[in-house]
This record gives sequence, structure tokens and C-alpha cells, in this order.
Amino acid sequence: MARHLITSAIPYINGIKHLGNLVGSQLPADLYARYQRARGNEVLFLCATDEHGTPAELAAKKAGKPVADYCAEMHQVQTDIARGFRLSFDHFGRSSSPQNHRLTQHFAGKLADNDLIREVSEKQVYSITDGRFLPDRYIEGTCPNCGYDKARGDQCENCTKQLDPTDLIEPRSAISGSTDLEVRETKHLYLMQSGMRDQLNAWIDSKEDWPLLTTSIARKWLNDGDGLQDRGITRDLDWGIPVKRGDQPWPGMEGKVFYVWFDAPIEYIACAGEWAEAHGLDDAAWQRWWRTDKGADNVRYTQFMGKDNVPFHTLSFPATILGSGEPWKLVDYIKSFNYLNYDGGQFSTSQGRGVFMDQALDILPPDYWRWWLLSHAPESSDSEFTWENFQTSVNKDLADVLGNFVSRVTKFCRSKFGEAVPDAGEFGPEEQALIDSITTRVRAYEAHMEAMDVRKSAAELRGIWVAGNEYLQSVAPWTTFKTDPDKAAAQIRLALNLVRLYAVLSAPFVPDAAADMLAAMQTDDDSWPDDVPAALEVLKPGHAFAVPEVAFAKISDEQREDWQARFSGVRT
Ligand code: B3M
Ligand code: ZN
Repeated sequence: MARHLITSAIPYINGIKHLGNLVGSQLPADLYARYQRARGNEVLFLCATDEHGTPAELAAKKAGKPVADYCAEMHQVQTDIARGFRLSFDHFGRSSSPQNHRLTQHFAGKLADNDLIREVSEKQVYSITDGRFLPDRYIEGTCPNCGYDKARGDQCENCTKQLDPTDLIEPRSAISGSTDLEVRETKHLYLMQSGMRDQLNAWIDSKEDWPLLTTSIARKWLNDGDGLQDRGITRDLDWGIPVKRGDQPWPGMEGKVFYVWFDAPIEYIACAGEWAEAHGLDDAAWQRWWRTDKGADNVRYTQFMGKDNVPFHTLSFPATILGSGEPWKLVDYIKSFNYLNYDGGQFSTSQGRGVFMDQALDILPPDYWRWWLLSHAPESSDSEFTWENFQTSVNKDLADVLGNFVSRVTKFCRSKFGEAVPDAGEFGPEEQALIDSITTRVRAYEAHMEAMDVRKSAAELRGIWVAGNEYLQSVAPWTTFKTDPDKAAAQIRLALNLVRLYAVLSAPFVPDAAADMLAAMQTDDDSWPDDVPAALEVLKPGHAFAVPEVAFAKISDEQREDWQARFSGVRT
């Protein structure tokens, strides 16, 4: 049994994420976690809310709430939505947890012990109108790298370059819009990651199997000269993890907090501690996932994220881990995604453009979204959500192919043989051919899932569904029944077993439909088809089943037009 540690990029606490965010990290991570569990492997799948930094402060201010209250409320909102999408996290933690406070301070202390932290007296933007320093996102301006005019003080959304607020051209306050800014002195801690370039390069070089999207972004920022500059890891903010050296005060750093991008990845580790605590387990229980000296040497660790998060995961976080000199687990594989666009433009949280996770669940069950998003995952390039494509794909794949197969088979059986698996007849060459082709396809599906090729996996799964339909169409048991009822019985016995097999194979993509199919087949045998012919004989003659409700209602043209109009503007 293999052991898989799986994390999804942790979503910012401010507001509800859109479908582009979902397909860029949490959803494919869930697909992989469900698949690995289905294969009988041990999985720890973690995610959390990213609660510090300016986004949280700004959003709380806008909501008129103390930031701690705001974060607690939004964490619950995001927890419920994650459940709504059936995201099967073993724990959905909070970067503001006591565990993360301790661990972040611990890492900073270790880095300081190893002479990797220096104190820098730096000049920072101070807003006279707002009466405060303007770190990171409190400041907006034009990107010096690509010219994008809404770049934030920490990163340019457009070209992914990591920035410092003072890099911005024509800066303005994100709080008041004021340009009445001046530069003042303030002292901060810097992580000296520039000296780790060779070490990081060697590490990236050793990852020959990583997706090009991941390694090209990492290499670009590693080797373009300024991507691996030493970075400030503290900020002049109230909300965050207080700067301490381990559990000791850090002279000169009073009133300051760690930078959100310093503590957020550490939450991947802290979250395992939160998981252990929530389950009444001891430290050894989470350390066996994270400490190579305590059992994590045989863990495979996979991270999922959008492309804009890659630099932090290939450079900054590994620099923190390596710099600590302690035996923490480094990531084994980073699966990153391009962007999903929305109907001719971009999804945008700040502009409220697109479909947001709560809205999606208000109009359709999670399986519809899961299927469409995963089968159109923006892997090799950006992809686009359009309502027409959504309607067509869902109606065709889920209703016409999968749903129709299940309903035809079960209804036909009920009307001719009753609600139990018929026992007459033998398999002939057509059945053998189908079993052979499904076997080949299941092995291909496994290979794609193993490689996290999301679209290819979806296409193969669809192919497996189609093979069943084509078989039914060609052997036509409803015709066979008239001349050779025993043969029709054998065909239907195979088809009913295919329904169970489809449930098992499809569960990572469409877990609710899969559960309904298993329930209709009145079995809880969801074991993986290592042996496909044997898996197609699990439901024995005489085994009772029920005809399921229609699993997938089609999306009508009126619905599509209604949604298209409803989601054409911006959310207010
Ligand atoms: N919260 C950005 C995002 O949600 C950031 C990811 C942190 S991963 C440690 O895209
Ligand atoms: Zn830029």
C-alpha cells in the first residue's frame, strides 16, 4: 500500500471562489485523492483557508467586521461549499490555527539559527491619507515587467512576477485610492534565498517527470536574475502571525507579523497537526506524513495549484524547508493548471465576473460541475467555460451516455426478467470482445489517473461508458429477446455488472451518481477492478437491484438562456 500526501493550494479567506479557482487546485486534487483511496492506498488530503495578509484585512474592513470574526465566518462558508462540491478533504484547516503560529515561528527561528535571515532597514510606502504603511495588496500600480496596470504589491496577476510594493509604477493606495504616498523607513526580516539558487536548481533538475508548466515557471524565476532575490518575510500589519524567533521574542520586530506567503505554505504542515488534533491523535500521527525521520520517507507528496502559485511552491517554500536544515518532506510532484476563462473574458473575483462556487451549487448538483470542469481542465493551455459547451457536454456525456445506459439496462431487465440479475445464457464473442476492450481501457484510465492527466482520464472514462452503449446498441437485447431470451439474459447480466463497474470507475469524477448507481445495484462492493473479467461477475445471478431515479436531467435551452443572462454581468 502506497501512502499519498495530497494538498491543494489553500484558498484565500476573502470571499467565495469561482469555478476557475476550483478547477485549478481543489477539484483535481480531490479527483486524485479519491482515485488513490479507491486503489486502496493510504491518503492524507489536506486543504485550508489562507487567512492572513492584506486580502483578509481588506475584506473584513469592507464587511465591517473584526478580522478574526470575519475569518471564522468565511471559513465556515468555505467549508460548507467544499462539502457541497464533495471535496473529500481529510481536514480543511485554517492558516490562523495555533499549530501554524507555532510552526511558522519555529521555521523562522531555525532559518535565523542557520544564518538565513537578515534584518533590513527598508523604505516602504506610507499612505498619509490612510495613516499607515501600505504593504502588498494595499497598494496597486503598473507592473514594471509587463505593463499591466492593476498589478498588486506582491505579484502581478498578468505575468506572475513576484513583486515588492516599491517596484510598482504609479502606485496608489488600494484602501483609499490616494496617491498621497511617501516612503518611510521600517525594519523587516529577509529570507536569504538567493544563496540557495544552485540547490534549488539541482532540485528542479531532478524532477524530470514534472509538467512543463511547472518547471518552466520555476526555471524562469530561478534563472532570470532577480526571481530568487532575498525576500521580506515580515509585514507592518496587525493581523497575522506575530514575529517571534521560535518561542522567543524577536527584538526590534515588535508589532510586526509574518508575510502571508511565508506562513501559508507552512499551513500544509500545520494542517496535518490540526487533522491529528481533530481526530484525537498524537504528534507521531501527523509527523509520519511530514517528517522523513519519522516515517514520511515513503510518502509520495503531490501538490495541486494554479500557475500563478508555482513560484512560491518551487522556490520560496522549498527554500524555507531546505533552509531549516530539518528533515521535513519536500514535494514530490507539482501539478499546476492554466486559467479557465469565462464566456469570452476572464473569471474575476475582484470584478465579480463569472460563476462562483455557491451560485453553481444553487442551480445544479455538484456532479454536473465536477464533470464539466474536470473534462475541460485547463492543462496544456487556458480553456474556456461557455454555457453552450457546458449544456452540450453535460447533456451528451452524463445524460445520453452514462445516464441512458444505466436506465436502459435496468428498465429493460425489470420489464423482461424482473428486478434481479438474470442467470440464463452464456457469454459469446461479442461479450468477450467488450470485456477485452473494457480491460484495455481500464488500464489506460489507470495510467492517465496515475499521471494526473485529468482531461485524458475523463476522455478514457467517457470511452468506457461509450463502449457499453455501443455494445448494447449492437447486440440489442430487446431484439435478441424475441428469438433467444437466454442470450438476452446473458447480455443484460453483463450490462448490469457494467453499471457497477461504471460506478466504481466514475466515483472520483461524479461521486454522487456513482453512489446512486451502487445503491441501485444494491451492493457496497466498490473494489477496484484489478481483474476486469472478475469485476464483471460480481453481481451474481439472482442478485436483486432497483431501477434508479434519472441520475442526470438534461439542461434545457431555457435553463441555459436563463443562466447565461443571469451570469452575464458582474456579481455585486
Ligand atoms: N491563497 C493564492 C490562491 O488562492 C493563495 C494560495 C496559497 S497556497 C499556500 O490562489
Ligand atoms: Zn506583469
